[in-house]
Amino acid sequence: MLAGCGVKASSNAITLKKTVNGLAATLTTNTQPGINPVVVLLTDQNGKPVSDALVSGTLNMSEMVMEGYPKEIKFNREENGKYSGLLQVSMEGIWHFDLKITSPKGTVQDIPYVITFQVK
Ligand SMILES: [Cu+2]
Repeated sequence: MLAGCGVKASSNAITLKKTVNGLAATLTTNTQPGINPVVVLLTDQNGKPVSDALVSGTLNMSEMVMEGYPKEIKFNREENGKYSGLLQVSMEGIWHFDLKITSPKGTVQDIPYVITFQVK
């Protein structure tokens, strides 16, 4: 079991919260290799949901070159600041997921995550 900063682990699910420039992004996914649903919740400095952003991401393993990676991850906008996508993780190990959040004004915020995927 791995526990880093801001980590809530229950079975194989992980929640990572990062705040950059007042924008908080809470990412939840499973940590088993395979195709994992990923949900990002965006809130502003007042804790209110940010529902009008465009969210995408890039998934990669930095330690090696692998066919099909880096992979662009598309997110669908749900309600109340929630955005959902799928992380296709082909093997165990340390993965880098860079979240890209674009505001309606066109301001781009990148938030990097490091996630360890492991067969349990
Ligand atoms: Cu690899």
